[in-house]
Amino acid sequence: MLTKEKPTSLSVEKLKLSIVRHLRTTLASNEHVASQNTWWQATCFALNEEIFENAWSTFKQTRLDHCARTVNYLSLEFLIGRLTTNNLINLGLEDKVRQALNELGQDINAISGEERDPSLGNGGLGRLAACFMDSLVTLEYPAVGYGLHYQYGLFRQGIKNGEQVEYPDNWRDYGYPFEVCRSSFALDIPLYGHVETYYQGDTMRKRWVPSQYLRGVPWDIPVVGFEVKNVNTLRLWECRAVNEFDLNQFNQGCFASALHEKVKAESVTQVLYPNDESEMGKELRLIQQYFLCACSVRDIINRHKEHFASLDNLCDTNVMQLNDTHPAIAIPELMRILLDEEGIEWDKAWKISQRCFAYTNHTLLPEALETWPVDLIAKVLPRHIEIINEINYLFLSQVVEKQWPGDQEKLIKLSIFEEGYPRQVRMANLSVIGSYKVNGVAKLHTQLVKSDLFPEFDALFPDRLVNVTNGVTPRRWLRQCNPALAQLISANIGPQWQKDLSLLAGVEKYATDKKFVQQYADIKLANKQKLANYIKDNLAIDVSTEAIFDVQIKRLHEYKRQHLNLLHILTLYRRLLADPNYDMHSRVFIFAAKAAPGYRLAKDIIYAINKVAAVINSDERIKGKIKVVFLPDYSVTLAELIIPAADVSEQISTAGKEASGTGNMKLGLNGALTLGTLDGANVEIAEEVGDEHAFIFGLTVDQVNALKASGYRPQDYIAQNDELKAVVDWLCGDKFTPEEPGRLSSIAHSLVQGGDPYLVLADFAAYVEAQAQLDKAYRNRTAWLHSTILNTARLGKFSSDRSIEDYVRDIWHLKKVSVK
Ligand code: Z15
Repeated sequence: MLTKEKPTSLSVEKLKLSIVRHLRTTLASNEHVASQNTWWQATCFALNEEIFENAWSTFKQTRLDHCARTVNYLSLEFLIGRLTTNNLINLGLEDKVRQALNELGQDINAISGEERDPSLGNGGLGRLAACFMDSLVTLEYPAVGYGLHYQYGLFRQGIKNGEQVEYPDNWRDYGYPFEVCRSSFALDIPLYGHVETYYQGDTMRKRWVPSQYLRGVPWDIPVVGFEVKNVNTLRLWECRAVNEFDLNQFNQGCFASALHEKVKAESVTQVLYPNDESEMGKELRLIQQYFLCACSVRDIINRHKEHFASLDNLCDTNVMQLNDTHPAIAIPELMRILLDEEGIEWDKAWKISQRCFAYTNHTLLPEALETWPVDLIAKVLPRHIEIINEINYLFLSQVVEKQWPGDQEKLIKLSIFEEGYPRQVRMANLSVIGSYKVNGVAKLHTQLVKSDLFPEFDALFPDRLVNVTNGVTPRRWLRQCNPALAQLISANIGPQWQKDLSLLAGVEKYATDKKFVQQYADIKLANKQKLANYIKDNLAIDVSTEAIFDVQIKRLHEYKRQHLNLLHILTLYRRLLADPNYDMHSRVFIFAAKAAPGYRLAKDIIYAINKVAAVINSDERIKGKIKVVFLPDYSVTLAELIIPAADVSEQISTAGKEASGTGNMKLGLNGALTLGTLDGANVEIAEEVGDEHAFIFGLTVDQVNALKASGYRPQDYIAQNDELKAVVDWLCGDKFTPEEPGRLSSIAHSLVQGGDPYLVLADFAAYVEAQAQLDKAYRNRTAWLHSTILNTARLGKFSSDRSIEDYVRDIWHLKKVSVK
């Protein structure tokens, strides 16, 4: 019912033969001795036989279609998650492979469980890139994802005595069966050195004389389309030394330093920087960014030049989408190639370059807006700083000065350079100036980009800033993570929703159908039971599926306000202690979050959640009314377990701070009701489901601005609210940390003396009230189930397929290339 059989020659018999053949000839094992991991690898290799054929067909068909325009998605992060089940579903082979493995005495679930998460991203931005790759290929658009082949992905998180500890994530340890090293496409990338001026006839030309090279080796991961033959490529660059070994030094007995260059080069793609939304300005990070851009731009140009002699028409065959400013150095890199290597004059080169780039802004947070010291760029990329200078000079003199003659303030604000000590390059300004389109990621966010972040750019280039609201792939985030619900939906409205999520609207009429409602409720219950078992097995905490599963899963950041959630938990706990008969439905508060290793307060909040959890979970006086669960090591795989089990989706960022959010969409689709502020895509979610089927609370963006302008004083809120005062005081004492009095006071300190930059205290009362409403609403089981089903039925807009069609129509202008 769920899967349309695709024309594939693979039968159960053929799959069995292929798997066993790989066990024997690829993996040097056999069906009698193979470990589960070996079985998994053999299964992947069997799938690859189909996948790689289709990848070639897709590539060839794109060339045959007159080099149909390809989008190149440049991103420092691709948080793809496990691929085994995803590929099985998209190939339409899930049932056949289950049966094949079954007949070989193996269990498909256990075998897919052997895969390590490729965690090549931090959070929303990296996961969005992965959803977009899934949608692009499923919609049959030519696309290449370009990223880095990190040896270590995002750190694995452990919790020791309540505290986060970080462990390395060696995700590919002994190899990863879905990737293939394409050594024939390796490239050498220049670095450091100086710039020379020379004359060619009468014309003065520049050339970069680098003092070092790095080798970029591509690893390709196929991206399999759902129920189409198309397979696109995710190309991840690994950095290696050009000369791995200094023979001179070796012969002189300096064995260790003979390897120095190799070690240094390999450090470039050794590890993903674990900071989400905070910039760190390290030289190695700049080199990572340049390395990705230089390899990718060169690769794109090489592809183009197989069919065209010049780069004049590069924008007809390619568009490069910058996923945030992280790959913005691609702009001066393409300019360098056009000017210095192709010998194209500036104006023409700029026209070509500008038509090739588009930029997605993902944040307004000042600490996430990248700047690089001019001196650092000048040292690492001496030619690029010259080009950036020239771009800036021409922009200020020809564009800004024309529009606002003599307006010094405008020049200061719009310059790519931020004057100061040290002088800095503003990557966002470079990106806006160097791109033909710039987009925000939700309606509200785009409005704020226009009104607050780039108002002058919007005035200068009125058609440049556009909105594309984010989305999530329904294949992974409904079909794969919640197969029972997917099955139920398909049984009632047919399976087409998987490729056109707006069809979920057809579920609406079942929201009052007794049988359907009961089935929907049974599925939610089963999903909750599965999560409850996981919690019991991993944390030895008993939770009841009778309770409301209240979920906040996302990176730990002050603006996301996990501590607001915590203050509410403390409030309920106090009420229960004061009155054992306090009337509330039992609740399990579930958190999962990683904190950037250097973000002290974020780590303190994790510690606080764990300490509060330990006290509350073991307090028999409250009879299990509240349970607090912090699930360690949040990942795509863990999200796939938690999301289908959620009743409540906590989306409680300070209004104006969360650009979009995408967990909000995944949770809503799976039937959790949103408890959220009017921020990011929450606004559009509430618009779609209707205010009666969500719990919206708190200050709006305008109210936040007004409050800040009038001089926000957090102490006033404490003075006016005894409950708030009491729970903040709790954090200052030893209630939850008897061995370490005051250990949680940094949180209280940030809220009071620290000025409460994210208005936690200002929103506290409204949040507690919304929580009370929610508690009441849950107890009307019929009404709650009704709302839950309407959430599934009304969130079809938030498919990444829709986002991609928006990009194609408004920015990329791609044509589909169908593979027959
Ligand atoms: C990141 O995950 C996001 C923005 C950033 O600037 C960085 Cl560096 C990382 C997130 C936004 O916080 C989130 O609201 C949005 O949904 C996501 O990007 C995808 O657009």
